[in-house]
Amino acid sequence: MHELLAQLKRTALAELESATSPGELEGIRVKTLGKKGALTQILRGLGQVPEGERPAIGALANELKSAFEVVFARCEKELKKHELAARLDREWVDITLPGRPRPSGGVHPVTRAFGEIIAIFTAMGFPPASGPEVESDWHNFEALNIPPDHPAREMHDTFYLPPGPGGGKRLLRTHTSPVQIRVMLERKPPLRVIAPGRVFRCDSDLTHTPMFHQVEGFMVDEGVNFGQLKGVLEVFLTRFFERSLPVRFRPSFFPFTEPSAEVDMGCLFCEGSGCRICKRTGWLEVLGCGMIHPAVLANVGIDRERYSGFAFGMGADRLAMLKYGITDLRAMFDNDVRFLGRQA
Ligand code: 2NL
Repeated sequence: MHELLAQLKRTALAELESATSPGELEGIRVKTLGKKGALTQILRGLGQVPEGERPAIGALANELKSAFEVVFARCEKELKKHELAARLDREWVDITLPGRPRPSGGVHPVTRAFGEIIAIFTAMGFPPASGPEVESDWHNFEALNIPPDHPAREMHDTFYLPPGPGGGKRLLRTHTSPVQIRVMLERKPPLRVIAPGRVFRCDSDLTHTPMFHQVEGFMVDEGVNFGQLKGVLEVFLTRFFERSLPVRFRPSFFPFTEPSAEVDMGCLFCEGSGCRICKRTGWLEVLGCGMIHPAVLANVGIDRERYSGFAFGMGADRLAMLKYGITDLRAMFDNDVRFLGRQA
């Protein structure tokens, strides 16, 4: 048994010396001194040893343990030191390198355009109004002189929703006109507001997204005329694009205005000589407008004999793209933070 203990001591200490990690050291400790370890195995035979020799063997076992612990502690300290040095080497950082700037965001072009459009019209006496995005068929269509069988409904590619609690037909508004209908129902002339907001049409391709942004506006009072409408829109366009621009009004048709017009401005990119953006026409179509149809005034209870009004509508996404020189509509809705960082 003396010999067995001496041999265990030799091999265990040698193993400790050649271990290469703290984990390996721990393995040797368990294997040697653990409950099921080599020392326990040897001492299990103590019953066979004459009683007189037992104290000497006990002393030898204790001596093995303390020698083991001393070597263990030294080796562990050494290995941990090496491990730390290796880690510091691996995770070394050059703190003299310049920092990487975090991607910087900014205000989305549509939000900027909204803000500028609202500021310009507010200064001209047209403050913003808002209303629900989920609308009734009446507010979105019927009040605007668009009956159920009207072909203009097809132009609007409407998203219809399940009926509401009252059973009425519900839809996502296809324009912000219903906001203005609500203003006309709730207030009395003279009236002047704009209605900026999201609108929805079931249409998606290179130049259309199912959600886009619109700003409509209107004015109702005694003696409102088309000349005033032209003046307001010309001033708006020069202020928004921050330069004087040629503007022209072309006859058009909307069910809710009569007469109706589409508004073109001289192309910002070629100044009229013809380019890809204006499809070689020298003009960009930017607005629709007209005198509010008397049937619309009657629908909201405004005396059509006493009052008249004008109204207009524009796509804010398109205006933002023209102003900030964005050529790809999809970039507007990709949510790439780098898009918000670009300064236009
Ligand atoms: C366009 C054309 C337009 C209107 C919108 C309107 C609203 C009421 C009554 C009458 Cl409550 N008209 N809005 C009028 C003419 C044109 O928008 O091109 N929008 C993007």
